[in-house]
Amino acid sequence: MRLKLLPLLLTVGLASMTAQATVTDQMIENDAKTTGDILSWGLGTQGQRYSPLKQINPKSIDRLVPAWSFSFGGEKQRGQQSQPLIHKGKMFVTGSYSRIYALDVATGKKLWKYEHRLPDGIMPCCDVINRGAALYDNLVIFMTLDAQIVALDQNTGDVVWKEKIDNYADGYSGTAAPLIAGGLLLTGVSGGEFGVVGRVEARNPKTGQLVWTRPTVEGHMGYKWDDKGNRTENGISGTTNKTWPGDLWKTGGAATWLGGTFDSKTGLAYFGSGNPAPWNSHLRKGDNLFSCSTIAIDIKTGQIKWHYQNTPNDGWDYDGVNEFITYDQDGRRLGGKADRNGFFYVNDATTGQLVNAFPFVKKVTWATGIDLKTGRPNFVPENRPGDPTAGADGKKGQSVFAAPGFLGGKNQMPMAYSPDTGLFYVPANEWGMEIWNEPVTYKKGAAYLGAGFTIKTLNEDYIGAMRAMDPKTGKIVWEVKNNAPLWSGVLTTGGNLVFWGTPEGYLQAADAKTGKIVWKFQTGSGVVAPPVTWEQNGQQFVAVVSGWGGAVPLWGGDVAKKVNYLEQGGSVWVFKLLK
Ligand SMILES: [Ca+2]
Ligand SMILES: [Ca+2]
Repeated sequence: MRLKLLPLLLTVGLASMTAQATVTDQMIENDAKTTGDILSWGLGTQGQRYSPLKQINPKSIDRLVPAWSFSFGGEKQRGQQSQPLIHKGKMFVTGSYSRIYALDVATGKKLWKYEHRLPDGIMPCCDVINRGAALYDNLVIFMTLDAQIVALDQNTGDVVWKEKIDNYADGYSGTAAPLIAGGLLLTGVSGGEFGVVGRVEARNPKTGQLVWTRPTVEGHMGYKWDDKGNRTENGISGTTNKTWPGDLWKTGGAATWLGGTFDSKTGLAYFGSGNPAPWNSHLRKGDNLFSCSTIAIDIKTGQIKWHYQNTPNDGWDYDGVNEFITYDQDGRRLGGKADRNGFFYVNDATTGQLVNAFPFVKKVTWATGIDLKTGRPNFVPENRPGDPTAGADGKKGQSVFAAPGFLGGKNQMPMAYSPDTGLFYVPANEWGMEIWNEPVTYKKGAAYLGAGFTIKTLNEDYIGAMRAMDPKTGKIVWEVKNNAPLWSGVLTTGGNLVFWGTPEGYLQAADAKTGKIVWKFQTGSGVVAPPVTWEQNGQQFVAVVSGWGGAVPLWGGDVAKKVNYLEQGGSVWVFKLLK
C-alpha cells in the first residue's frame, strides 16, 4: 500500500520533480528491497537491518578485505555511532560533534564536509554522538547537538534549510537519524535527564516547516499546521493528571531520543520513549504515560493510535526507546522490541496487543516476568530503590542492587531481524547497578534525576553477548559472548551472515544459523555503530564507522574503569571481496 500524501506535500512534491538526484517517497518505501542504495536508518524504514545480498557468505568471506578507509580528521574524536547512507555513488556519513561528510563510494575520496557550529553549553547526556542522516529529494538531513535540524544539498553540502527544534540550554539535543515516511520528516528529541518534554515532530522535508507535533508525556497538547503555517490544536496526549500526580507531567521527560521506525502496511510510525523525569519514582505515583513505551502514531493525523508501556512508573531509568521492528509471523504483522529493562516484547503492529514477552538477559531483578493477559510486569516491590522521605534523615532512600543496570539489557545499538532465519539478533549486555533515590527539584537546564548509582559487572569473563533470539519461543538460539559491553548495531544478510562490532575494535561476522564466527577485522578503535551493506557494479560492499565512545565511558562506573584502556577514533571502513 502506498500512503496518500498530505495535500500540502503533494503540491511540494510535484513542484520538485525537476530537481536532480532525487530520492522519492517510493524509493524510501522500497529501500529494504533495493540493494544498490541505503536511504534510511535501518536499511528500510521498518528497521530490520536485513539485506538480501548473498555474494558475501560464510564460504566467500575469507576474501573480505578493506577497500578504503576515511578519517573524520580534526581533533574531535569520542563516540562514533553513525550509520552511513548510500545514494548515487555517494556515501553520507555523520561524525561526532555534529559533522557530516559526503564521500565518493568507489574511492573514499571526500566530496564535501559540513561542520555545524556548536555553541558553548550544549548538554548531550551521553557523549557528542550522532546516529546518522536521512535522504529526501536532493537533500541530506541531520540533527545536531544544539537541537537543530539541518538540510544540505547532497551535491554541494550547502545549507538549504535549518530549523531549531528547541532550546539546547533547557537540555534539548538531537542525536538520532531522522525518519522519512509518507512524505514527512519525523524526528524525536533528546534530553530526558534534564526534564524536557518528549515529543515526535513531523515536518515537510523540503522546507523544514512543521506539519504536526505529538507530545509523549500525558497532558500536553499536540498541534498541527496548515500550509500557510497557521497552528491549530490537535488534541491532548492522553488525559491530564490521569497517570501523573500534580505538576510533574510538565517536566515529564519521555524523550524520543532514538528516533523511530515506520511500516507502510500499518501507516504507523513507532517511536520509543525514555524514562519519566525525575528518576526518583516515589515523586510520581502512577504509570506516568507515555514514558518507557512503544508509541504508534498515525502519520496522517499525528494522533497516537496505540501505546504499550514496557515499564510503568519506571524507577531504574529503563528508557523504552528501543527500535520497534515490524515483521511477519504466522500471517500477522508483528513488531519486536528488545527493551532496556531486559525483556523482549512482541506486539501486534496494528493494535499494540502484547503477543509475547520474555527476558533476553539472564539476570532481571525488577520484575519476575510480563503477564501476557494484562500486558503488565509482575514487579518485585522490594527491588525498587527506596523512597528518600522514608529514611531517618530524608536524604537518601534505601539502596538496591538492580539488574539490568540503567545502561540496559540493550541500549542504543539497533538489533536486526532476518526473514530467512526468523530470528532477531540482539546485542545484549549483562550488568547491574547499585541505585538509590535522593530528593530533587526541577531546575531548568540542570540534571533532573533524584538518584545516585554505580554500574556493576555481573560476570568476570563477559558483559556483552550477541544473542540470536526466537520471537516465538523466547529461546536463545545461539550467543557469542564479549568481554566489553556491546554498543554496536547489527546487520544480517541473505548470505546467512550477522555482522556486528565490538568496543575492542573488531568488525566481525558470524554464521546467522549457528553463531560461528567466520570473519573479523580490527578497525583500530572501538566499533559502536551499525554496519551496512549494499552492491555497486555487481559487487557487494560492507561498511562500518569506527570510534569508541558513547554512554559507557561517561556513565559506566566500574565498567568504565574496566574498559578505560580502549582508544578513541573516528573513521569509516569499507570492505569488499578480493577477486
Ligand atoms: Ca535500498
Ligand atoms: Ca534516560
